[in-house]
Amino acid sequence: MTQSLGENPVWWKTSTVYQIYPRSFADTNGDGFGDVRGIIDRLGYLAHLGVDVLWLSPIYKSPQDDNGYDISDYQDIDPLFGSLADVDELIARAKEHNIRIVMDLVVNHSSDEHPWFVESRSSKDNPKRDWYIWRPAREDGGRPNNWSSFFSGSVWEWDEGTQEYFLHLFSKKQPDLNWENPDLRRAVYDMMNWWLDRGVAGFRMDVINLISKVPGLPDGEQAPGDEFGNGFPLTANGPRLTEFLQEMHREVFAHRDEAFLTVGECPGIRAEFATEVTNPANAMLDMVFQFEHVGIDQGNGKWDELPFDLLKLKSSLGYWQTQLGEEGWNSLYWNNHDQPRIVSRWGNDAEYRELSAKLLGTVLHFHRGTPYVYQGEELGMTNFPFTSIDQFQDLETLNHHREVLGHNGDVNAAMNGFRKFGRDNARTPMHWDGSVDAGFSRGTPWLAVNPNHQQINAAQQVGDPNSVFHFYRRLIALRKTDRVMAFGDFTMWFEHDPEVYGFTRRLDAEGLLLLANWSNNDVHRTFEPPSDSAVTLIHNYPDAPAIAAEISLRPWEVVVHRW
Ligand code: TEU
Ligand code: CA
Repeated sequence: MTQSLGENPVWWKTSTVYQIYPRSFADTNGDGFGDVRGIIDRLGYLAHLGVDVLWLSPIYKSPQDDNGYDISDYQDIDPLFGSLADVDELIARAKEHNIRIVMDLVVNHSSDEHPWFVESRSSKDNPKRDWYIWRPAREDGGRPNNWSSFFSGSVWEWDEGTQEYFLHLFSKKQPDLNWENPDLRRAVYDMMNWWLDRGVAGFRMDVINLISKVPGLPDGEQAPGDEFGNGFPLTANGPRLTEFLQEMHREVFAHRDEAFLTVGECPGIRAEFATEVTNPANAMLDMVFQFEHVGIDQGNGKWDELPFDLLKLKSSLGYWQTQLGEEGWNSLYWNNHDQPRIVSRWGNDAEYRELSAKLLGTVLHFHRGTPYVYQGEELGMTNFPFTSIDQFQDLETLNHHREVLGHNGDVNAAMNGFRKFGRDNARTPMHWDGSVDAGFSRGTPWLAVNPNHQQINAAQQVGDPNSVFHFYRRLIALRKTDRVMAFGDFTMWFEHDPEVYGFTRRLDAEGLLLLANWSNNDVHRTFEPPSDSAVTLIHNYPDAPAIAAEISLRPWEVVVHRW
């Protein structure tokens, strides 16, 4: 296991998690899709980077309607990715590198091709009917309520066979599981225990804060002229959520000796509730993925771009740092398979791509919490240069495009949103080298490879000590050995400064000060140095600025002082 600090109460507080989107990571059989064997073949690279945990996006049996987030067998592997034997080998080989495997748990919904749903929809009196959420049409024949789906349209799909609607917050091939049913919950816990017994080290839990819906499923607020109402407040952080999370903890984790990693993806969770959920005394989750910071550049919905505002970012992340403080624990992320690539989104992916990628990584990793690195982030991979809707494959994008067309909406504005925020930006194949298709596959990749892979790839960076890769490698290594980085408190500095991101971390008499120039300009600042015995710990220019009460920072320069 990872060599951790003395006072480290649990291994994942000094660990870095690497998220793999298997479909786009490495293809070993030439079908154009990444696979488990590709991950096994790249364990050396991941061990060299120094990551401690691999979180795999779903590789279970699935019709792939939502790229695997629609599961038809929780205890078998889709042939697209390989077999259970491959996963057993991955777990064993990863352990040889002191790397743990965390699976993606998608239990707010299953696939409509899961045998549970096939049985449930077969008849109204099937024993599994109540494992999903069925409702009759309203008196007037309308849908049971006015909620809109995350993937456009209504959340209700009519079933001709039994003459009722079923609920799906996401696609109609992702029917919501009914967590009010104790037999369903039991089946989920049994499946989770089966995976832990197989050697996985925990779970990332997909939209886990949506599993408790407000009883009666009442209509949501509906603005005049809108086709649907907003059901989100009636499905997020619902009345029995803490009860279900504590029951899951009791049934799956509490009786085991070792510590596992549980991170709940919680759209719409507020910091106050996250403090309760991640407080170990409450026996629910170790950490959550919150969405406040990744919402600061989105106006009226996901596709409506607002200019980046550093003050908003500092206010959001700073609040989560102080609110969760000593009681809770933060996850730290910029990227994942749903978010655009951060160096394009909030860095400078042209003139200052490498410097801004290193600054973004440093600012994030020196916060208090467990950092998550998304595949390719360690290389400074960028968004894809989309020019046509035909290049997108994500159903979230394509459904919205169809909806805009259907309402004679502004397709050009929508295209800007897809280019900026489309999930396909994060899902283009990993850049292993500068060869055709970036060494990802010897076949035709399922999604086009970014043309800039000849300038941005692992082979070139692993050999370059000044690369983004090696900068991330240093950040990951520091977390394992620097007690202030891992356990220090957090105090924001320069709160109202539109260009400088700065903060201190302190633990006993030790501390660190991070100063980052989040802009394309030179900046000059004066401040009271927190210590007169500080040394430079890490910086992203060849020469570090002197440690003094006056400091000049070049574009995208970041420096960390340590005492
Ligand atoms: O994402 C849930 C979720 O909140 C996302 O739909 C997010 O709101 C949106 O993608 C932001 O653009 C999880 C998975 O991460 C996502 O890949 C799945 O599509 C979704 O749940 C359904 O399982
Ligand atoms: Ca393959």
